[in-house]
Amino acid sequence: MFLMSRISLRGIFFTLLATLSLLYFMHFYGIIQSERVDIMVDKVSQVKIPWTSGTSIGDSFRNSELTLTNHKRQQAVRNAMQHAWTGYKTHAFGEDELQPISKGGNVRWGDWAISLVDSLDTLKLMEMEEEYLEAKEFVRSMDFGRVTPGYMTQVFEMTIRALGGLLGAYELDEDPMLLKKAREVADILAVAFEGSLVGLPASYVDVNMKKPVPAARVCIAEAGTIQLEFKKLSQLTGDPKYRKIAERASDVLENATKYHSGLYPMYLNTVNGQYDHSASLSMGAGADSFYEYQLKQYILHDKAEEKYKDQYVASVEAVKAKLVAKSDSGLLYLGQWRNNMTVFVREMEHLACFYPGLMALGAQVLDRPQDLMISEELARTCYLSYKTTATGLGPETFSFSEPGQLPPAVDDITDDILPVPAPLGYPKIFQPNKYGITPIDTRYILRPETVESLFILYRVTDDPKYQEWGWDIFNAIEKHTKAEVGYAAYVNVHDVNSNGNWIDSMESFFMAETLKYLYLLFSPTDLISLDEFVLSTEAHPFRIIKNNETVLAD
Ligand code: DMJ
Repeated sequence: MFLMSRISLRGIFFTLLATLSLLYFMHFYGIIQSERVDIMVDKVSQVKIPWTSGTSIGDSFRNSELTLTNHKRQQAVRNAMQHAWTGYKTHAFGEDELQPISKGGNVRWGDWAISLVDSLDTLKLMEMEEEYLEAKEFVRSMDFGRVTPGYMTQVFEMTIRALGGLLGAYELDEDPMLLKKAREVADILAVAFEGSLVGLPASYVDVNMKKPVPAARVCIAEAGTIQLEFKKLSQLTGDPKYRKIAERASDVLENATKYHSGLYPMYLNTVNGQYDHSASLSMGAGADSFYEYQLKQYILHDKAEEKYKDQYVASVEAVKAKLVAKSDSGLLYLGQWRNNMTVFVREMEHLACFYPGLMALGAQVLDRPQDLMISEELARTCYLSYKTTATGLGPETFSFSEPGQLPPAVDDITDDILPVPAPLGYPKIFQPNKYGITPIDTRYILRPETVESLFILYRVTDDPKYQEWGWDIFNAIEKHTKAEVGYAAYVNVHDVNSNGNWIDSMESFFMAETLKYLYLLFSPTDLISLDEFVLSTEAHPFRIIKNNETVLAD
């Protein structure tokens, strides 16, 4: 009897211990989603809808005048573009990127003058006419059929930066030379589909040899981010072949077996067109713009293709159910699933900060006010990832370790909540700040996603706080990344001493996207009206195709 009770007591003790360990493990990895976002749904009825059902984004404009403050801010951004462009022109004209610290250039994209091509439409819409014409003349002289010997061209990057850049400029200028060059680039990149049995592209092409580089897998962003560029090219040239290539790839992505409607594993097998279900599910690198193009394809063809709307609606619902999480400190963020959806990681990439903007656009276009509040909360988190660092720049990746406190209001942010660096020798590990935001990768590489979301949210809601947040970010960029020549990526957003923190790199998306979105944020809302244009993932403005019948009939 005594022995029995000892055994059962020990049994109970170990069972309890095992259960507690399991619970701890599940909580640690976020498997217990006590923080589900469903609680937000109760509040949906309180959302103030900033548009009237059925109206266009343009109808919600209440701010088509340029106030004095906005004019000053807009010009400050234009001056930043002047500084970036002058640096590029003086030290790297015709090369791929300016290296702002060594004051030279690089050809890291195979020598396609990618900063110049990517920036054309920014120069045009900022009315930097002289610079624009000079850049355009350079494009006229370019031979896109050649790259640096031995260089393998990344199809995704060159579609969004080169093809997108040429098409965006053509949309604003209508110079046939730009369209001719766009077609040349598309024909080169379309080689990626040659030899594919299922219709998925290779990630790389050998431009000089005009051959794809075969690979066993491709990520969904690569296969699902050619659609806007290729479809726009078909409409402008009247040649349906580009649209057909893009549609076929979209269909593979949609028809492959998915375990969760609306959620797509990051990799596909290029031979059988099926998903690798052990791949992660996220809104970050490798996936992001695929989700973006579901909605934007629907917008590009003026809401004619219902299937893209359905795909976007399924994905936004799945994202809300499975990827949006709430930290103990009350912030909504986009986490990631790994290992066959068994491990939920409480990390958010800067790249994923485009999603609040996409959700806001979808909320307006599809009249889904229930998405707007979540979009605004996610944008707030992205903004706070900047606001709570010593420099005011946002980290490349951040996670949520929970201090268990409710966040203070944005206005109450003071120095005492800045993150504390770990002891010497571990410079990249930080304690969470009061918001529970812990930087994981402390670089800021001049990325656009947060200001992109602020721009769209401003256009959709007309709430001036988004302009204020964008202005804060712009000032941090000016203060910490502006070099004597151009702007430099930054090593540690928690270190205000720029000495040793500058990286010798100014990516082309800084001029193509970051500065463009900031400029548009302070411009009258009819400059690149979202009723007339849809912005590509690289912020290139494509006119919405209003007369779809002829275009889609081929
Ligand atoms: C850009 O090239 C595009 O926005 C792309 O979709 C992913 N991110 C980079 C800039 O961060």
